[in-house]
Amino acid sequence: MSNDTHDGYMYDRGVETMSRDQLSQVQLEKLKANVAHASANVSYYQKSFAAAGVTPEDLQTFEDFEKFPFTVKRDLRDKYPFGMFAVPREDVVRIHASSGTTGKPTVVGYTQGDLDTWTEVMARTLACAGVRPGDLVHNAYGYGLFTGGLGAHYGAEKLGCSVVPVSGGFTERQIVLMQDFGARVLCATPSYALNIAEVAERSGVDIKNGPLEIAICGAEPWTDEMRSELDERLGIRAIDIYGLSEIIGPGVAAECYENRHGLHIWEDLFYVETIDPETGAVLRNGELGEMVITTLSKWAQPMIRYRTRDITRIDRAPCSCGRNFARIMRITGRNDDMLIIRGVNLYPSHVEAVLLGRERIEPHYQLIVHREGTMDTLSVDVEASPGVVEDDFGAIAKDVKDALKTHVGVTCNIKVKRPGAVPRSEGKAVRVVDRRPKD
Ligand code: DLL
Repeated sequence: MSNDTHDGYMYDRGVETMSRDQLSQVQLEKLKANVAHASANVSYYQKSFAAAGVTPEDLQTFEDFEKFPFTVKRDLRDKYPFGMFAVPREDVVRIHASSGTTGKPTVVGYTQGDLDTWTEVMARTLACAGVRPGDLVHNAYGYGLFTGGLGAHYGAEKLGCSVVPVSGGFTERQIVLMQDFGARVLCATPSYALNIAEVAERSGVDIKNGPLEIAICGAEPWTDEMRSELDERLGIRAIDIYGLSEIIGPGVAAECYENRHGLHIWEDLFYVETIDPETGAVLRNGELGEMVITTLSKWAQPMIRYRTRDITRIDRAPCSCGRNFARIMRITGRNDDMLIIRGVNLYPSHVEAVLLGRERIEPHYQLIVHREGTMDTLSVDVEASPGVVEDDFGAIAKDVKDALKTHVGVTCNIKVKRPGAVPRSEGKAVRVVDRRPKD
């Protein structure tokens, strides 16, 4: 698909084209109100501000804000379930939670006003990504405690779309519904969108030449190589959207349909910084670092300087789409997913970029981390393409091993598996299997 049919539509043109000066003014005003609200109503913030020696009155400029303490996921877990709420529980009309891999889930609450904000910003997100009123939206994000399903659902309805709330799984049936209903838009994690493409090909359904034109993909790291794969196999434009439960859910940032180069972060609602993850120092010049987000309009559960653990850089140059919002560049990965293999820092996305598009293997993979003595070692499971004979697996393994050594600088063991043997995703893909002993 080309982008030459793009119509320049914006859901909220007045806000989306605000000048930088206007935006800064709005941000500072909301920042002060939000910090005051958090401090007045959440004991956690009273304590953490006091420990850092700051009060809401100290906040007069953006520089002042850098003296305020960070909030981390553990703080939310420690206050499980409702200790971070800034309003009585009775005023919270919706609760979501993200499971995480260890310990208690992270709980997030919304007032009715918060839900209205989320719905609006999600409508804006979808429109930015190319969705239009009247479109049929096939929503394969999971419905439930995960924010993806309901977030996309309300936003698409608000935009004026017909929404099919299908959630994840039963992939054959999804494909029938997409074709029969004439979905123009698929909302899914990139790994599930790939699963859909594969199942359609296997069932002989020609999605590529069907009504589908856009996939709204997010909730997990993915690469440009994965995007090309999806564009090609589904005959679409795949667009990256970003968000996290602690901040609101999906709808924090989105690529514009026209440029697909960095995700516009909705700065009238979210204040974004990047920091050096080791020292906590604020990075000002677009360097790669950990993204820190402060909510500007979330009433039930304001988040002050929340460390997302997502690694990216911020580009503040205006975009030719007409929006002045800063762009976060494609997320490299989460801090917690970073592996250190023989001294080399490595994210699964680095491996993905090398594997995708290689001959004789499919775009499905998993990284297995082991420990040998004091050293972490990495095995990569890759999957042979249909029709490749087992006699060739040794040569494929060598080819992948050499490519990873050359492009990522890491020596890994490669295990070539039979077609279909690497687990498929129905939501967030499991990219790393950690077999290190738990200490
Ligand atoms: O994944 C919200 C969401 C739903 C976003 C649907 C986009 C689409 P959580 O389950 O709380 O919320 O997970 C948030 O997922 O901190 C990132 O590590 C990762 N993530 C989300 N979007 C992207 C993306 C939802 N576009 C965590 N690229 C975040 C890379 C992403 N990682």
